[in-house]
Amino acid sequence: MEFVLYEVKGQTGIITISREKALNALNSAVLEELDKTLDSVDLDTVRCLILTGAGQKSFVAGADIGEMSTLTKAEGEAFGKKGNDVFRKLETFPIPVIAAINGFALGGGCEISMSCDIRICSDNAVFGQPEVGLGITPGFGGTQRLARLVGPGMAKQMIYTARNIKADEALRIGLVNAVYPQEELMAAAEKMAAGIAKNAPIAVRNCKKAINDGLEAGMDEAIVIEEKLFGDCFETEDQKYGMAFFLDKNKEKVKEPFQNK
Ligand code: DAK
Repeated sequence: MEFVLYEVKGQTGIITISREKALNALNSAVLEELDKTLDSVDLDTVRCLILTGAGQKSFVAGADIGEMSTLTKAEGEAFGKKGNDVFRKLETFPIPVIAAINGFALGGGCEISMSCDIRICSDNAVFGQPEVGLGITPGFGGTQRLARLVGPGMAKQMIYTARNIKADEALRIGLVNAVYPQEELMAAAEKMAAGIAKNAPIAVRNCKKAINDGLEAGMDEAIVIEEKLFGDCFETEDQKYGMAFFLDKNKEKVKEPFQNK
């Protein structure tokens, strides 16, 4: 791959968008490589993903403006579909995805981070949806996911004004969960990923599905979604082991890793 690096550390897969000379902007090639990378993740061994950008300056500075500038209506729709399909694949990916936002997260960069389950950022991170200043609307889900994450009032303010916000404000409005010094960001992301990876994998996946699917449903339907995914856990060996371990009175026993079964 030319623009996307993939590395596995323990049970964590690290995806790095690596197009540093354009601040990791998303062109068609990056989107295609991201799609292929996600398809290649070994879900038997990898339990959490981290998505980040190469370098110290930018996570993703948006969709590639150079590529977009000459698109026809049909090509614009095709580009949008390519992006939306990858973003949706990330959002519904069976295992959790942590966005480690190491700098600019503008336009499509902010949007791709919002397709991840959890966002943490470096202290130099900058977020924004600058699209209306370019004569377009956010097109990779920004109008939808930002409003769901930070509420419609703040999302509308950010989108209509196209004003960028810094890491501390992103934290205050709930766009990110935590801010770290740049040099500590990846270690924090890896630590969080390892913390997720040690839990029962099928239960974690079912939690992701329950939260995502439930958010798209009314409460009556959402509760049924939760019940079903809760019930499914009782067919797993990990549930049997996890509960038996808790009930075992032998305090000397060491907990075994969950088996993903
Ligand atoms: N696209 C292409 N190249 C980019 C880029 C981008 N988004 N952002 C930066 N670059 C390139 C710059 O052109 C420059 O290239 P060279 O001139 O060196 O060849 C290089 O990266 C370094 O950038 P700067 O020289 O500008 O660096 P600065 O530190 O001065 O400024 C900056 C950093 C992030 C403030 C600035 O580069 C900037 O404002 N970049 C653009 C940010 C932006 O507006 N992003 C949003 C793009 S719009 C849709 C689907 C998707 C979308 C919309 C609709 N449909 C389906 C409907 C998504 C839209 C967007 O994401």
